[in-house]
Amino acid sequence: MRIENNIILAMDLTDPAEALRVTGQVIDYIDTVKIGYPLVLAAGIECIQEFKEELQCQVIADFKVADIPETNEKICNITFKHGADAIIVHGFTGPDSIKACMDAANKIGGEIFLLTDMSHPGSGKFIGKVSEEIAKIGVQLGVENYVAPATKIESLKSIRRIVGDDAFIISPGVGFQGGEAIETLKFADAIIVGRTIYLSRNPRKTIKDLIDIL
Ligand code: FNU
Repeated sequence: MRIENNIILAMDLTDPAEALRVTGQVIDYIDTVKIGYPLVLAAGIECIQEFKEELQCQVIADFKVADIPETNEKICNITFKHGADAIIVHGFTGPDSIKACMDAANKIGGEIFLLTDMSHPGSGKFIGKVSEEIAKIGVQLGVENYVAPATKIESLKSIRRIVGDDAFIISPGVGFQGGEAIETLKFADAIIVGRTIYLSRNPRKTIKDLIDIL
């Protein structure tokens, strides 16, 4: 996936009109928006298509798909049918569940991002302990895109080492969660930034300043 300026906006505002308005303020600088449960549960899954049509952007659906293969397939099919370009999928469920998502994506021409480790402090308790194994399963299955945390550079680094330089890694946790953009982009292909942009007084200036720094 090609991502303009290596920045993905995480749009987690839950007022649909406000979410579109704020994204519209920064869309000159980016072409990829991550939409997850906060907005989709508030606005309906149709908001994916609305964002794509109104803002001409790519949409990554952050649904952290984590079910049995048959259910994962259904979730992916519906998500892609509603216009998502990619979907984020948990890896801890194991290879069959991941594979079901890959097959659904391949059928429709979408992409999956495999979530290897998470950015919040509590992630060290469970998923952080198996993140390398999740990345290895991804490699075995031929997954090309990964999610790894900006708040845990050592984890991000080891996941990059496992998945290789040709894999595409996107990284959440920059800004509000403490991750640092420049350091993260040494190992990731794009950063995911939410509150730092959409809660700022001037989202357009904030994203422009961030791009200038990068
Ligand atoms: P911001 N996100 C995350 N950590 O933060 N998908 C993860 O490990 C992960 C995510 C999402 O903190 C989070 O749900 F797998 O406001 C939110 O949408 O910059 C975004 O990344 C971070 O938002």
